[in-house]
Amino acid sequence: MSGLRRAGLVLAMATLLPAMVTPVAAEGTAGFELGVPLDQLKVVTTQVAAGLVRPVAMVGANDHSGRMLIAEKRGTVRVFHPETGLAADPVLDIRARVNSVANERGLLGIAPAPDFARTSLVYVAYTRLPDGALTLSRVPLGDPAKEEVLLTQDHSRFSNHNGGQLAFGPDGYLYWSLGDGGSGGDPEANGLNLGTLLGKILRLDVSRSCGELPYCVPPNNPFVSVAGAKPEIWAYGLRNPWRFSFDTLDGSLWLADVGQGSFEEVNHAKASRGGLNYGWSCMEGPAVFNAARCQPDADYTDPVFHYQTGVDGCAVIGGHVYRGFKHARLAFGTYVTTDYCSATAWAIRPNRDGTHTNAKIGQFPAQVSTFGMDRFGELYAATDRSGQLHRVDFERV
Ligand SMILES: [Ca+2]
Repeated sequence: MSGLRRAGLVLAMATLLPAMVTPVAAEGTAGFELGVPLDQLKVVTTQVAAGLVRPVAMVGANDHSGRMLIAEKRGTVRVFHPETGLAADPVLDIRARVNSVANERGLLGIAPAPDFARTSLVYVAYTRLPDGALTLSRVPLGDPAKEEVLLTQDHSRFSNHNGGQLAFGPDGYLYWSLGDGGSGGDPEANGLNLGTLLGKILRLDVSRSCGELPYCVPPNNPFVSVAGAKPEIWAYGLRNPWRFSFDTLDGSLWLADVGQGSFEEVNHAKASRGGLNYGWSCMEGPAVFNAARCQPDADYTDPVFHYQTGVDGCAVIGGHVYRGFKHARLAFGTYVTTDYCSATAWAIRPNRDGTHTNAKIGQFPAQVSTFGMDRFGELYAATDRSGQLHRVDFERV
């Protein structure tokens, strides 16, 4: 699994750091900690490319090319390389299959297959033509005729809240986020309904097929033996989980869920912790949203960070835990996130007692739509309508 290999590389590199940096023994979710106190940390960005067309998702190719794959909402994938820049021509074009008319519809997620270096296969999540159904497929770069659709979910009633993040976890399974079906206030009560894939994160074994399914349900998925529940579900109670990521060192899941009108939230689950209920639409952030939806015996997982919608921003854009080498002394183990409207840069770090510390560490460019991490753990940010790509660095203040 590439994530584990990468984590091993980071560990090996971290042990080469000067003696003044003292790794702390692994404990809890915090892994081991480097990095200055958050009030001394500042994020800085440098524009490295322009000309993207509404970029929405970004990931390092897991081969030895050093390329980043950048998905554009219209249904194209572009390549950026730090030495040669942004290639003009797409390496994948599935515009003929993608419904991208509404603001939140389009190609939404991309994840290179574990054997990408040999196969050029990527997994993509998009809203299909004509009905907007949420679609997961795999396709080799450059050969859209070989696309194989794995799973679809009807989402025809409303065009918003499609989720769309794809990422392989430390267990080698593919995780996919789906929004709650759209409109506002979750009118169909999908978030807490285990009988639908809407408002969920799924976990799939895409390395093989099972009977008529072109994938398998991992046997230890949390709801496989619950009557009426979709066995693909890994986590539930979500509204529009636009971006999530796995910490490449400790395997934990960082999940940002876009709020209704009061709170934007970031959640953090320990590695392999399935079945968590993130609360929507009983809860929005730390507060009750719709008491009629609340279940007396439910165990809601609270966010580790929240801020006020309409005050501090409008839509959280989930980021990554920094595990790179370049800024390890400053930022190792720090989760970095932002908001589409305010562009505030927030840093969050888990403490060993299970609490989390957060701080504002500067500003990102306007309208960041997604972050991406290259093979070495270095971060990039892409901006929506201005179509820019920025490298993310850190400074000490
Ligand atoms: Ca929640």
